[in-house]
Amino acid sequence: MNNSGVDTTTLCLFDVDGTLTAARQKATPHMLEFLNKLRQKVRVGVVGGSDLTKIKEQLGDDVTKQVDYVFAENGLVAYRFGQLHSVQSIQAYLGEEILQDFINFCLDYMAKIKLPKKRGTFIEFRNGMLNISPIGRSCSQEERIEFFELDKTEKIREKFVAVLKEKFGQKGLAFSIGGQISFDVFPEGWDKRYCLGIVEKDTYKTIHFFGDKIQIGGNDYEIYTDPRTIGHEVKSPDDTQRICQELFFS
Ligand code: M1P
Repeated sequence: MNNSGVDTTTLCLFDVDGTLTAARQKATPHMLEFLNKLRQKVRVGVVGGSDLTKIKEQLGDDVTKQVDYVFAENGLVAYRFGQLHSVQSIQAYLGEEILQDFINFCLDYMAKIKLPKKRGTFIEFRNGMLNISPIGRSCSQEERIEFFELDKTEKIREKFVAVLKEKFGQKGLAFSIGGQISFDVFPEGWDKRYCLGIVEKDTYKTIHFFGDKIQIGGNDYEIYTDPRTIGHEVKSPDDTQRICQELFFS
């Protein structure tokens, strides 16, 4: 416990989409209030697959001040106690040669897929990862849901990832399907467990992780099953609050 009664030996880490918010939507005022209340009990961090811009859209511009850690892009862009801690670079890690081979292959593959709708921004180049979207990230909310539903039966992303694993898996790349219209690509080991290395120096006795995509291939799987965390599967943001209420407020 510190002077203000916060248990500084316990950290709660939350995934964003599906755990704190509906997919790519803003957090409700009730959820923001809940996180604030929880932060008076334990240390709180968020770890999302999305980049910082999207996490800010969802959790607020001041999110880096509202929680103790913000790990964007799985922690490849990390804020600790309100300060920028570190940023990883995928191009520095992979080199231009592999990167371009990979991008060219994806563009070629996507050019051959016929979908009900195609929009723009098929590859989003982030700091520590690439985000690949067959429909294109600039689709509308309605088009997003349409793709998501189609993908459930046609397995467009799963098939794409299987081909990429075959072709680029041995180059040390990993893939995860975390959202509705895209998948993330990053060097092996740069999944959400990456953030655990950053909090290591803060010597927590207990680290809880809350996430919804905890099945193999989902972007919460590795951190959820990591022995350094106590994993909690959640079904929705309401479920997240319910579990935390039982753990920390009863
Ligand atoms: O946080 C989960 C995922 O959210 C977005 O996915 P999509 O736009 O496909 O719903 C992306 O930002 C993705 O990188 C992230 O993993």
